[in-house]
Amino acid sequence: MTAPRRLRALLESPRTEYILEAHNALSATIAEASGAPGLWASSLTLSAAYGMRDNSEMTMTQVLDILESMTARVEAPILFDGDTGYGQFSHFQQLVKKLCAREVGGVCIEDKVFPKTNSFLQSEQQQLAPVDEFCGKIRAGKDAQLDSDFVIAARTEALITGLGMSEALDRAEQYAEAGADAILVHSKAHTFAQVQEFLSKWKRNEPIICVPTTYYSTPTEAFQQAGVSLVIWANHLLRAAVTAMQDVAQQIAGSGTARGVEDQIASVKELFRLQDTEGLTESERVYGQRSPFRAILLAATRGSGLDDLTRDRPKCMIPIGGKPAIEKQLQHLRAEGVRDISVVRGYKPKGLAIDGVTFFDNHRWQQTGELSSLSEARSALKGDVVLAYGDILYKRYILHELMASDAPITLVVDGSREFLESGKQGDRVQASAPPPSGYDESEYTLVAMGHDIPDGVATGEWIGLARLRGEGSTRFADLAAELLTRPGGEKLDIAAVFDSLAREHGYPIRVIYVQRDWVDINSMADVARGHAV
Ligand code: SPV
Ligand code: MG
Repeated sequence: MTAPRRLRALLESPRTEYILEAHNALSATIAEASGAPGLWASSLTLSAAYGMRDNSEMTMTQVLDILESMTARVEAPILFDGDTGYGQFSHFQQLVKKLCAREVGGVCIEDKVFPKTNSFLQSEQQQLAPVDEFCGKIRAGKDAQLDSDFVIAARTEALITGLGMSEALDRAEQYAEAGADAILVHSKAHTFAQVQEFLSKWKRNEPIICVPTTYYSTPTEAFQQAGVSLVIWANHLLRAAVTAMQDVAQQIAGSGTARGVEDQIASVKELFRLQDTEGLTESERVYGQRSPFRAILLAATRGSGLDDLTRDRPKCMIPIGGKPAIEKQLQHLRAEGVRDISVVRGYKPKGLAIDGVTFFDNHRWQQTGELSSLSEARSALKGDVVLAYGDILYKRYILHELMASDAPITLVVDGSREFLESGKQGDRVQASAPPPSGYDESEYTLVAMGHDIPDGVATGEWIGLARLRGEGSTRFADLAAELLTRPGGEKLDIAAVFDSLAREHGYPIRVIYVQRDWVDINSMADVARGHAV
């Protein structure tokens, strides 16, 4: 729903609704979070917060800038206190267009003359605009609005300046006749009686708005009974802030330290929350500089069954479609913003001729396992890191889905039953549930992992692609280092770390299922299938 529509809904509600003052994006965010269904952008508090007087001193551009920053942060509709409309009818038309463009819900203009003075200052001496002129302004505004729901409220200051009830009613009636969507009747009386009398004599349907700054103790039921549509709490957040700021400033000045005020003030973390710092972290993942993304590719072993093709080069350099197999994975990684790529070599290190990566070497590749190879690249095993075998080929979307995961550790698992049929000794996975048969957004977690998971229990096979993030990579790196020191640790596979994290430590590891669309190169048949991937 648009902001003008939402504001209109508040005015049309059978209950008395309220809107709360906000003078910048921060106070708007706070007001909205409190549950306020709408906001009042008050000329008094906007100007006070800006270090100016409420005497039409702020320019249209200045207030529009502030309003823009507010609508950018909140959904709650804003009723803007437009004073006298920033000039004559034509200036008001400009204002209305600009407010519509900034998704402000509506504007309220008052029947004073420029430069206006706040209603509570020398109110008796204030001059009201001629009725005809003000009605012309209302009509001009209605003709200019770009959104048919945009609200133009007309405010009469007849009661404020002491012109009396019949003048107030007469003016209100003519403003409504000119097209005003609502009437704001302002009063500086200390009880609700004056506005109540106005309401008892108001026979039209246009909703009535009041600003009980001076008659603040009026119970809500009284507003409801009298038929007030909208109550404006017009300055309360800025007044609250002023008291809190003065208090803390005085305490610091008096004691020379901030020690005593710490418990009274919002934490720095709270400021970050109000600024939506978390939203930035999320956007950075999608749009931001991705240099912190790393990848470690394990390419140390020769493998078996491909003797001819690997005579002079490691498996990942076998040409697929005219290019070394590993190039395809490098392309995918770079397309996902992974710039810092490490490759652990072992067999035929010189045969691994690729550019733009950092090499690490496991000279004992024949006697040791994957964990030993990985430990050579431990300096790269931190932050946000993709862990993969160098000899796998997969379709690009698989990596894209992995990069979209926000879990600390995520594994890509093939949920097809192919690994059972082929009888190959892959890294079998038991996840919290088998893969879905159709489209499903359920999340799956790792239960156990290893070559020995029985056919009936395994739900898939790890394709040799994982992502570790933040705390996930720290936990993984720490456990990998520890497992390596155990007897036989040198020969362990990566899968042993995931298995131990899930089974022994109960650490949540997310499983993303795919169906085929990948290959690890172990045979001539795999090389042939690699062309298709
Ligand atoms: C404002 O909040 O700026 C108003 C209401 O216009 S009052 O201050 O009471 O005039
Ligand atoms: Mg005002």
